Amino acid sequence: MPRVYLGLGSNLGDRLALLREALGRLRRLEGVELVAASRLYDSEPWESEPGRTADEQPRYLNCVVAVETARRPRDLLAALQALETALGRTRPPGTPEARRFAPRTLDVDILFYGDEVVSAPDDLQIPHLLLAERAFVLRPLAELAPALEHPVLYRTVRELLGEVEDDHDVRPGDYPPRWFED
Ligand code: PH2
Ligand code: MG
Ligand code: MG
Repeated sequence: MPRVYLGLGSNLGDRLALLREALGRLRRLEGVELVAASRLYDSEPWESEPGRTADEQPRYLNCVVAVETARRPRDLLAALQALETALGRTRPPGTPEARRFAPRTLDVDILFYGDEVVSAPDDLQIPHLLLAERAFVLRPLAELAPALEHPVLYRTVRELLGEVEDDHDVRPGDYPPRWFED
């Protein structure tokens, strides 16, 4: 079964409770086995143009989880979107750009799906198009899979983290390492 890495983020509501609930629900998803979860990182909102709306929205709590799944990417994506909605995610009207950076109770992104490359215009993109630019993704990912090689960039996660130019503040939160277990 392919190993899949998911990036989770929350910046609205009780972020810790939402991420814990998300992990609980991921575990119970049909055809999905939770393999590992990173620590939680408290991170400054990442913007495509630095500083653009950084002060307008709250900080995120982010983590990365590894799962194994028999579900194909599109089917998995649909299940993850249903999970986002179940945990209170609303999708505001507006431009794609405004929507992409709107605050959210829960965001679950597929970062890697094995070494598969999926490219559907304006839709599903695997690996996630921005992962190599985001410290809030690379830092937790490097905990779980430093030697994982990006199937398009041919760089390992460790290398990507060493090279990333992202000076947004990303700090390990003060939570127990096994924050996701009761
Ligand atoms: N997600 C975004 C946009 N910006 N910034 C941080 N720190 N963490 C996120 O998860 C995040 C973001 C869009 O999904
Ligand atoms: Mg996202
Ligand atoms: Mg998303």
